Amino acid sequence: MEKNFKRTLVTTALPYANGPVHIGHLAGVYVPADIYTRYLRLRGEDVIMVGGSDEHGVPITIKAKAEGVTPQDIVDRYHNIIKDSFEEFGISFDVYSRTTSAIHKETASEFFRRLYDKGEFVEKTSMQLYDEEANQFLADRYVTGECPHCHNERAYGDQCEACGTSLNATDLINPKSAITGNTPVLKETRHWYLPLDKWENNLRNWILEGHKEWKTNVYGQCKSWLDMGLQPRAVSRDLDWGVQVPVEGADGKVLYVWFDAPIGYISNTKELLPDSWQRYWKDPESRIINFIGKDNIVFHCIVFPAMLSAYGDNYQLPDNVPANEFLNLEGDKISTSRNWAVWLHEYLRDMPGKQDVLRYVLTANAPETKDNDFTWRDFQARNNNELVAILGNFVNRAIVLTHKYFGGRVPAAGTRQTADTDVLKELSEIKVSLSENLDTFHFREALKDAMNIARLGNKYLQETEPWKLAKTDMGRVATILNTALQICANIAIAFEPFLPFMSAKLCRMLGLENLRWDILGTDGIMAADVTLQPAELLFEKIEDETIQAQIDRLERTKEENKINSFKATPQAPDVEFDTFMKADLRVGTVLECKKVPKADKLLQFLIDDGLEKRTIVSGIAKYYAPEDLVGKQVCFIANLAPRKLKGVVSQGMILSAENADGSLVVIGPTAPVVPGAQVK
Ligand code: B3M
Ligand code: ZN
Repeated sequence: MEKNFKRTLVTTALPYANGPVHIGHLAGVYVPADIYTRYLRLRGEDVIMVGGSDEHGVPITIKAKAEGVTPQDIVDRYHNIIKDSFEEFGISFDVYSRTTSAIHKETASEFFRRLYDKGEFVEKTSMQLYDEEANQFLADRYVTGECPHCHNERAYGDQCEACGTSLNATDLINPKSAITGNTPVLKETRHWYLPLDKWENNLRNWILEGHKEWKTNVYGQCKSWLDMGLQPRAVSRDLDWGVQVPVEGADGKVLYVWFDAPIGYISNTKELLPDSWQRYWKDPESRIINFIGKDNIVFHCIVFPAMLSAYGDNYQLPDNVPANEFLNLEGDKISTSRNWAVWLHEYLRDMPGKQDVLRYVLTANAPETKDNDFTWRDFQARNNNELVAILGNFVNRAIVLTHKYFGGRVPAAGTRQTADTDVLKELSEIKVSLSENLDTFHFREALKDAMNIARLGNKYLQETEPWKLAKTDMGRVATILNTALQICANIAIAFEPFLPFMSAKLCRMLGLENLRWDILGTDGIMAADVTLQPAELLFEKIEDETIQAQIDRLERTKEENKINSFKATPQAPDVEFDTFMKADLRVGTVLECKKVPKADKLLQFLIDDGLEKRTIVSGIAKYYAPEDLVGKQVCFIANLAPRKLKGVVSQGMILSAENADGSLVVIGPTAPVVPGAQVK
């Protein structure tokens, strides 16, 4: 750790309370923050972890409108779901609050007012999009339209999700109101802007010179923002949901959600420590660490630091912002609107008691340096091959053997031999690497280190084979099992930040209390003669059916999405009735149907058309087994000029409808009709 500090404030991005939280949130922000905080607590550091729900912003009001409820109803619902999920997953917040709390509104309002009074804002009048039917300005997500950069037609007024560019609503080509669908007009309005350009030099020095140790993805993003040059940013919006702008004549205006949200970190700290919160924010010997996802980097490294600098009063800037990249799910970007996610509350329902398994898999696959993928097969493999086969297996063997040979009492160690001292030496080396990785936010590597303790234990038992010595040398067995139990106790400590539920269970079995980092890596944790509890399994195998059920659920979502995203093609130009009547449409009965050789798309039909038997070739072989169509009635165009397809002359065309996924469904009558019946 590069600077001497007395205390640490860990903040976690405030999730929007417009939906539940999913594995991407957990992997990107909350599990890493929790690992870090728990680690510092074990080291006896003065540390607090604060968080809360982000309850303002346009998406919440849009959702409320869509459901016909108030924004408050929406945030009440999701705040509680989110808070419960975090609790269930053992995310050990010291406070988890919300930005609709009185203390937050007061704090954010005061913050704005001070900047306003100090003359830190620029006031500007500009033309903004306005919906005349809804009588409302269209901030941010209230407008959609074509992205001027990548021409995605569903870009939002604040951002294009296809190319990631942040936008102004007035940049959109062909904008439409998300409320009425109308084309908005331009109308004049007044807003307050934070002149980021004024802080550019300070920020440049602070980050590019002062924080070269930041993660490369974070440093790189900051550098490219700074190199592009900073512009003033509007910090207010014309909306009726949010913190009122505390200035006379600002009716109908609220603070921009990204202005008030980071102030939430301050309000949360105040709520937790009404008397001493300032120590965590203003003492240069305190450190602030912001855990966030990559889409929030600019707000935490540029905008909020500029706000804090403008406020003055000794507010400290973050010491580190270990932002993660994104976690994908089964190869696709996680998406709330497409329901492409593993929701935490659903996981808890489907996999009760398996919080640590998910924490483990998300850390092992954490998107620390690049986007990463979560797959259910990997989840199963890591559980079965690592947690069960390595970690659970070792602990179980050590405890079961102690029960078998010593009635469950920890045997005192005799003189240690090389095998034992070697293992203890490796243990202390692992501790060094583990601590270093945790200090530098390399949690994937840190987890590997912790897992190496269990690997070490297995190898040790495999090599010393105490079960073979039980008849001849119980003294040696005692030493080996003492060592093995010390390794178990090391596991309880080393894994506490990662797998707190497993660690607690293991502590109960070992009779351990008050875990401390300073005793990690030693053989003095388990006292002789302590009685162990019976061995319980720490992890259980996850069967294929359980995993298949999750994969099937995602497959269904994919199908539903295809149907939901289907957009019918525009209608073709009108045709005259007489023209239409020229097409002779009929129903026929399929007498025979077979594949056309060397043509994987084509089926050859023999159709009873009421007059004779005719051959028709149709490109539906991918969607039907030929025998399933025999005896069915189909509609066809009878007077289409004959055409040769792969050597077969087709006398007409069978009608099919094309589904969202491109598959074809043959059209026929809903009740039997005589072959040759005309379709009119
Ligand atoms: N609510 C955005 C997000 O969830 C935002 C974070 C605020 S952190 C101060 O990605
Ligand atoms: Zn775009």
